[in-house]
Amino acid sequence: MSFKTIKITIIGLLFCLNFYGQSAPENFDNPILPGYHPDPSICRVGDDYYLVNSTFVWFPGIPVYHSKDLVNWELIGHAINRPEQMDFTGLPDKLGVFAPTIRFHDGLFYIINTCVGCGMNFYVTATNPAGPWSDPNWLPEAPGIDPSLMWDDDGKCYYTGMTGVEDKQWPDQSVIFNQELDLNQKKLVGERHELTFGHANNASYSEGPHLYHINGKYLLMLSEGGTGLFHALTVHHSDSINGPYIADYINPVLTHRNLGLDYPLHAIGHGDLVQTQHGEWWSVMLGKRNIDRITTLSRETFLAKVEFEGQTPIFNPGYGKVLMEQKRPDLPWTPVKKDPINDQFEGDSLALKWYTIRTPKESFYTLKDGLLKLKLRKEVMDSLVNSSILVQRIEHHKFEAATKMSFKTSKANEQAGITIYRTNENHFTLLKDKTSLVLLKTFMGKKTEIARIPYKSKEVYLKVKANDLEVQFSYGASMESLQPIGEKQSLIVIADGQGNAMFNGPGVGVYATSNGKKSKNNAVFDWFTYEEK
Ligand code: 6LW
Repeated sequence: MSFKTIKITIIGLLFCLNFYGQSAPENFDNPILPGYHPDPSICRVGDDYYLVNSTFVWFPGIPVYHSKDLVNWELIGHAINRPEQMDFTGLPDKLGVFAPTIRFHDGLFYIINTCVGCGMNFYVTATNPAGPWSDPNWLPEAPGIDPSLMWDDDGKCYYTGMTGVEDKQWPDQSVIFNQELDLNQKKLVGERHELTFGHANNASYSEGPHLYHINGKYLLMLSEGGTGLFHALTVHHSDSINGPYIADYINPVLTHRNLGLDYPLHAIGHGDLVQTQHGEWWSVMLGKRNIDRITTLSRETFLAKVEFEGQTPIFNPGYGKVLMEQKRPDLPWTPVKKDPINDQFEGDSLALKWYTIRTPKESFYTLKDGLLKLKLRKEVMDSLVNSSILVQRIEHHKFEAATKMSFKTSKANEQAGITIYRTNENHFTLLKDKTSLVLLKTFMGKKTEIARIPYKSKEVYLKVKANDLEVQFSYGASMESLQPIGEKQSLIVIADGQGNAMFNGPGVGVYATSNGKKSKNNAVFDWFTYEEK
């Protein structure tokens, strides 16, 4: 073998070691999906894992992630990505698509979900989890929210969900039920069985149920306490799929509600179990990181080890809580293609990480020659209709986002710029108008002009720098000459529980509007950067 061949072989081996072997870490860090990733559901097909989250009125809706190791996830598509599938127009930010469940059966992927305020329970199917997904199969006879699917050994498909209780025996009482789903008739059939009100004799908001058939027993896992401080996972067992279900003595099998208000991670709940191809059990669930009891990144997706002791799932044995770092699953370390820090808007479609708010009824942007051209339309982000806004998730407490914009107008009603958006009533915008740059804070619907600086050039660089609970906006004629506009602002504006900021999460991006008047103008964005700091 020549020296050259030996050299090439060694280099090749070193590369493979580095990419596939040597750099594989011992541990992983939580959250596995940071930022706005509530209500996770997971399934495995062979050696591949798929995970979905709720997205409420963000469009496209219901992201589908793929992983080979439960730690590195790649966004591969969305279940709701055609306007004709679902209309979020007129809905507040806390409604729209709630908790989804993803399952695979007989060569077909299913996502079952509830569009609250927009048709309620439905399911979509796909042969390729990246899509295209079918149009919704609506289930008008299905009550409540949080549907899940399970196929029993006899091939029957069961729909499990939660719904309210007529004559409540205690506040916020709800019931978990199941019923057969006839996939040929595309409707629920047969008897509806009430499975449990929850383990506690005053269990509130029993929801997010999933049924599993493990070692011949039926395991029902659900959340109790509501998706906040009192959130908890409980398990219930039965020999028959329709019950009776007996609550496990260990309940709640997972909660952070007993760790106190100052614990930096709470609201742990809404979980889904998955068994790896090597037999390990893991669970995904939602949680809320907080800084000084303030959550700005909304509900994120976490991963925890599960070990069964008999029929009881023990979460992170010896700890009984979600860990921010732990030994990673025994799966091949498979890093995924990361989004570039700088989105140069190349190509003829936006990266999957970009969302608008509510269903678009017309196209309002174009991508050409590496430029994003955003149409100025009458609609404003303060309304409950789709406006010319494009955002990506804020996934870090410390991040910087920036853009280069070209925009000029002679009309006082025309504006364009950068935004941090939580809801139509809670957002920041740094906008260029006819004569100036203006920093606006809208908090619980009250709009305040924080600062206004005369600015005439067509081109402007706009930047957001977030540091835990504070954010500083800046602008300039170049990235090297940026200067602050206004004082540092509090990110309480995008935090959970502030006004109508409930189930959804925050995004950062671009926005343009002609504030109720017709316009033929556009704002052009050369690039957009988002970087964890
Ligand atoms: C979801 C329910 C919940 O449907 O919050 O955390 C609701 N749990 O299960 C909206 O995310």
